[in-house]
Amino acid sequence: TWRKHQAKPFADKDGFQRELVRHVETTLARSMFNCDESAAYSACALAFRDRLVYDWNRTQQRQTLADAKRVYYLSLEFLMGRALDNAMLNIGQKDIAKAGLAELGFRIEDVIEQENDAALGNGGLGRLAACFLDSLATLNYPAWGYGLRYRYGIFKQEIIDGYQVEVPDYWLDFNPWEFPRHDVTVDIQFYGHVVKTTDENGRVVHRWEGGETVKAVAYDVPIPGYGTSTTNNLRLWSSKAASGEFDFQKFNNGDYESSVADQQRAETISAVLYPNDNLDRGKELRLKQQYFWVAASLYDIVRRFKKSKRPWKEFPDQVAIQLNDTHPTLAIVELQRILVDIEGLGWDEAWDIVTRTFGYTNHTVLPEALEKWSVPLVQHLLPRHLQIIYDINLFFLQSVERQFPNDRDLLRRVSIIEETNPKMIRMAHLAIVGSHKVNGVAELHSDLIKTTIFKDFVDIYGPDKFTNVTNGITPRRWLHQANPRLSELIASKTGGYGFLTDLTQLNKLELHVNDADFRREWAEIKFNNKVRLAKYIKDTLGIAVNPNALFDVQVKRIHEYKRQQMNIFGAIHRYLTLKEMTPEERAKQQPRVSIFGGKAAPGYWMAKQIIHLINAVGEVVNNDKEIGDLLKVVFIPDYNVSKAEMIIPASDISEHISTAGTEASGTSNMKFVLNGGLIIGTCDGANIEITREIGDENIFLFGNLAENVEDLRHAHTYGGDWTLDPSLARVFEEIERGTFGNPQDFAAIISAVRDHGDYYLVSDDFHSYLETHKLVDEAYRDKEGWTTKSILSVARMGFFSSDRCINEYAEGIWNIEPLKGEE
Ligand code: 26W
Repeated sequence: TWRKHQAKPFADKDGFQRELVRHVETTLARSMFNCDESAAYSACALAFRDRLVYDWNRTQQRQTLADAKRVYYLSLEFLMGRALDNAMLNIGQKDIAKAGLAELGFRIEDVIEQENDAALGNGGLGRLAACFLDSLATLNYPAWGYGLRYRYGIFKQEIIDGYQVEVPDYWLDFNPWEFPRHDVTVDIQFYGHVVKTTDENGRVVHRWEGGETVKAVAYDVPIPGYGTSTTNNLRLWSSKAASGEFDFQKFNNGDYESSVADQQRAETISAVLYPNDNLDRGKELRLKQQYFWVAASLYDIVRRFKKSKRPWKEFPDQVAIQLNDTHPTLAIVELQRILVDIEGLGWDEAWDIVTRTFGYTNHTVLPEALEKWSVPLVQHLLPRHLQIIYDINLFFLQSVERQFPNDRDLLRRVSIIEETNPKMIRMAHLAIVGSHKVNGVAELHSDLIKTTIFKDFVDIYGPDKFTNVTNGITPRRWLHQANPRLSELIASKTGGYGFLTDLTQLNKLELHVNDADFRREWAEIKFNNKVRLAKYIKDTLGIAVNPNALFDVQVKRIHEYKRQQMNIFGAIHRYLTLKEMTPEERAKQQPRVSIFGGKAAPGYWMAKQIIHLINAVGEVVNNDKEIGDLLKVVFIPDYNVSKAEMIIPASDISEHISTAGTEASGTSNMKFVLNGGLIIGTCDGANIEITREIGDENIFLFGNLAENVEDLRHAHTYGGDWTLDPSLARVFEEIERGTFGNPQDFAAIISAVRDHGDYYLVSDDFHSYLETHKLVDEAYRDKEGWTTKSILSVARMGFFSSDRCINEYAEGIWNIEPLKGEE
């Protein structure tokens, strides 16, 4: 009988309004007379949340009953962005909400913008995890995400006097998308010591005793699929003092301060996301975060498995665990500990289960990003885990020794323990040894890890353990949500919205490439998106940019390897060139807006200098009357997922210009092209596969190849025929002349290139970078030719859907099948 009371989709706009008003008046206890945009957002979110919860419960029930194999995606970062727009579109009732809100006097866009971004990530890796959750649900795979519920996400960036200033991101004051599960908790142990004894059968057993305990509390977030009732779960752990509140013993003894301090120390574990992207700093609190999250998640997974009463050897038939980079690698050790120390399995039997369960994805080859933890630190925090790591290493090295006798140097190179002082645990080596598959995230990257950092492991395990899964993006958020008019136009030409769940259907657009009306609409949509961005820039920064100018965008974390410094040097070069021209010559030039955005890690001094240089150049160029609309340089503060949804659809060309071999994949490159923007880029990461798919006539590639990087670096360091590029030398002179303010401020950026080996090869690539930008200007002047490139590129982007990517993981690594409900 209760079924008749279950929530149904809104019948119509009135049905939606009824629910919205009910939430305003009851849940929020407000009157409709003082319902502002913020209250409208809250009530609208709650109304849609009600629809999700119903599907969510049914999905979990279905998955439990079917007892199907699940994948658990372990990621320290989930860069989700906003949830409301996504929920409305995935449920397919945004139009109803729009009409309902309009009648109540609200613009749906303004309501959507009330929501804080869930910014629990740094950049590419975190956003990839979010796209994967969307695809897993859309494709009906039984899947959970596991992460940390940070009280503070990635900091907000303000620009003051041209410099980055970090502001805390307290995002949780109203978050209708999470459900606290105060009944789902796990006690997590730290520190203490190991007691070795024998059991009644004379078997050696290890007991981990003493130390301190912190409580993990589950917070669940529903993840709706697009056009399906499947709604998966993202479980985020929050830390709390184990006693629940502060220690009453201490409290009663009058030791108030220390009882409160214990509580705060516990809560510190999930307090803040580490803001480093591609840099390992080996901080103890970070290791605590990793173990806390991994131990809680594994306890949860094992508890679920044990309910099925299956024998342990079937664990890998029920459970696949994917490690998003090495951050959750301790999960390998923790599962071995559970099986051996707690469940009493033999080492070999346990290890076989462990290795069949895990897969490891590598996201970077930068040496400074490869995680290492010091042995003394792990010894102190996780004494039993250290013993297990040593045993894993011992058995691994013994087998290598049998396979390759008398190769001491090989053993040294592949060992999980690096014999430095202090000794260090190489987490990537542990992840490889404990997994059955290791994958890179684009073809070039997967080849590079096989021939460089993991070469020895390919010799040991054979090539089949190492594979490629090229990254992808969800077309729901990155096309349908971010660019609704383009999505609608595509639907009108391809026979509906089928392309959103089968992106290869975009190829039908090729048939219409010569259709004049279609081409006009295509160009008009891009122009309108540029107008919207221009308005945002004017409103927030006071800079007037001409939407007819070529919008040239580079938005991503600031890092020397991504070479924003080369981009701004290029802009300076353009400025100097324009200044030298006669007014007549100038009038013939293609106007440009150089748009930058991105955060620097708070401790990354050079990245912060680069942000300052960009702003200093903008200050001069944007106020130069002689230059006018011919060049503007804009730095958009606080780049995040929501800003990306506005900026990406407004780009004519975007820059993906990393030193060849350094950017594992890149994913924004895919987002830009999917929105009809062209790319200027190096032969790096997924740029190479994008080129293969869309054709090399539709992309502007330049620069040295990965295979030459080593030799070029060598020439910088040991002399050889290297000279500073003359155009770059001229740019440096101008900076040093003081044109952009105190040259001292920029001395380090210059000397990194000129005096300290130019590790990222800015000078080597600068000439071809400038030449290629000339080609971009020329191509853009041919408006029709440009539109053709834009349409054909979008038509050929089907491969880069995260749906394709997730299907590859499901088949090649996880061995899981979709499980659909009756819709
Ligand atoms: C230990 C500190 C740390 C933190 C984050 C090291 C490394 C990371 C990430 C792995 C960095 C990252 O986000 N990598 C990016 O992953 C994307 C998704 O696969 C790729 O598209 C990007 O090329 C890669 O830089």
